Amino acid sequence: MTIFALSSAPGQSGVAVIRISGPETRSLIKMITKKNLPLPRTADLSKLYNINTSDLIDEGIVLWFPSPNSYTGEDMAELHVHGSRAVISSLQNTILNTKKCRIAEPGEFTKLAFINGKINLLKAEAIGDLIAAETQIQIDQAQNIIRGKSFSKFEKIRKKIIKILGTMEAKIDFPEEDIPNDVTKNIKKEVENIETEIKKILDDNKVGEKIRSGFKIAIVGPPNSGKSSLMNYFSKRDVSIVSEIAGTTRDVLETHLNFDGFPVIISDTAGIRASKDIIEREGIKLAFKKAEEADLRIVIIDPNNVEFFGFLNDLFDKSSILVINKTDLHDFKFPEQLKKYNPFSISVLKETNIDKLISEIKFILKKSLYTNTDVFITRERHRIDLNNCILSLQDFKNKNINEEFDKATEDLRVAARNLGKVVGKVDIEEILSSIFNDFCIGK
Ligand SMILES: Nc1nc2c(ncn2[C@@H]2O[C@H](COP(=O)(O)OP(=O)(O)OP(=O)(O)O)[C@@H](O)[C@H]2O)c(=O)[nH]1
Ligand SMILES: [Mg+2]
Repeated sequence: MTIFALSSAPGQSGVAVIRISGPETRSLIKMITKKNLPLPRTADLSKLYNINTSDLIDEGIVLWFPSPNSYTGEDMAELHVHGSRAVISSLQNTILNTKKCRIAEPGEFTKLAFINGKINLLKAEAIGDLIAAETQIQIDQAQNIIRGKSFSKFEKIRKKIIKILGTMEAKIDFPEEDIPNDVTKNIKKEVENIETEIKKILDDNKVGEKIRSGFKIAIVGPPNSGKSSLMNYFSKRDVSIVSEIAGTTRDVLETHLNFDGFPVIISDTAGIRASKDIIEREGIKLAFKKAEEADLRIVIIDPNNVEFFGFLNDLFDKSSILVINKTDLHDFKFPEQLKKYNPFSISVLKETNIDKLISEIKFILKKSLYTNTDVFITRERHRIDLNNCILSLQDFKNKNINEEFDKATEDLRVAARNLGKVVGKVDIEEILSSIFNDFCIGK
């Protein structure tokens, strides 16, 4: 099947790129250019025609990538044309009218690259992450995975398990004999080492996932303390409504920010108080939920609601920062009873001391997002497969190898299969669609 899609962003642009992949690419390009194929991988300025009317649609660059030297591994072409909506839609219509292809599904080009052995599953996922990257640290992480560091590590461990399986299966030739004690002891030791190695990878403070999806910061506190004002200050725009009426924010408002190179998702929440209003109560419930899920809580109060610190025991832990706002008020008095929480006294209105607060946030971000490991677990899927691998290794360890030989070898096979799932070596179909559906069309 031949597929095509607009691979650049939809809408008006200087240049738009349409990608075509599949066996009909060759004849399709000939039809719309009304000439022979250009030299492979050479930019060729060519006229592109409406195949039904012979009207000129545009003049653009045609790139021809014969199989197997293309992104998908199939015959591929790229058309670089002027990025107007009219040119794009006219060209797409004419490509469809050739009846040689259909529109690609989301992520289908990358899926083909994976199926045709051009890239492994980790790399395919990392390409998706690179496309979605908003900060340098996300680019670095995706590029690390694309370079294959995680793949090599997981493959090395998987091969170790397969090697142990090989040692054990040698017994099949001598079914009457037991595997000698020293050999079984060695095997168990090796399995234990593998288990430790995987556990070390899993003990990563979820850095990979935080970098990929963004570090979550929740702004929480009583009504009217300036949560929304602080949110707007961070976002440099009016994300939330600010008013002197207590209980203005009722829902959770989220914004993605590039915080000095770190990807951050900030949530502004409803002010926490005892309320009879059911909508407000729902909002407060959500506020608590956001606070719980957050990697960092900014608890903000003002001099009028110092008594709120009764709630602090629930909201406050080492990943929380206490902020006392409105220091500009003429009768402001620092609440001494809160000193033990090391609060930041600020005024959002006068922009006083916010730089210190921002420095503290950056410090916390840096501490929690930097890691020495070069193996990144960027998805829950990897974590689940690695945990399942450990469980199978543990099942294996708990067995007497000679007495339960078949079950023990099966444990090792399942362990290897779980590692294989991470890199895409087995059970492909079941994971394929869930992964590539997250992509957008044309990738
Ligand atoms: N004087 C002074 N007023 C401030 C400051 N920050 C915010 N305010 C005012 O305090 C009021 C409440 O601000 P918001 O940002 O809406 O407070 P909130 O915590 O989001 O309130 P709710 O959404 O009702 O929970 C508004 O009138 C703001 O202009 C400050 O630093 N100083
Ligand atoms: Mg608010």
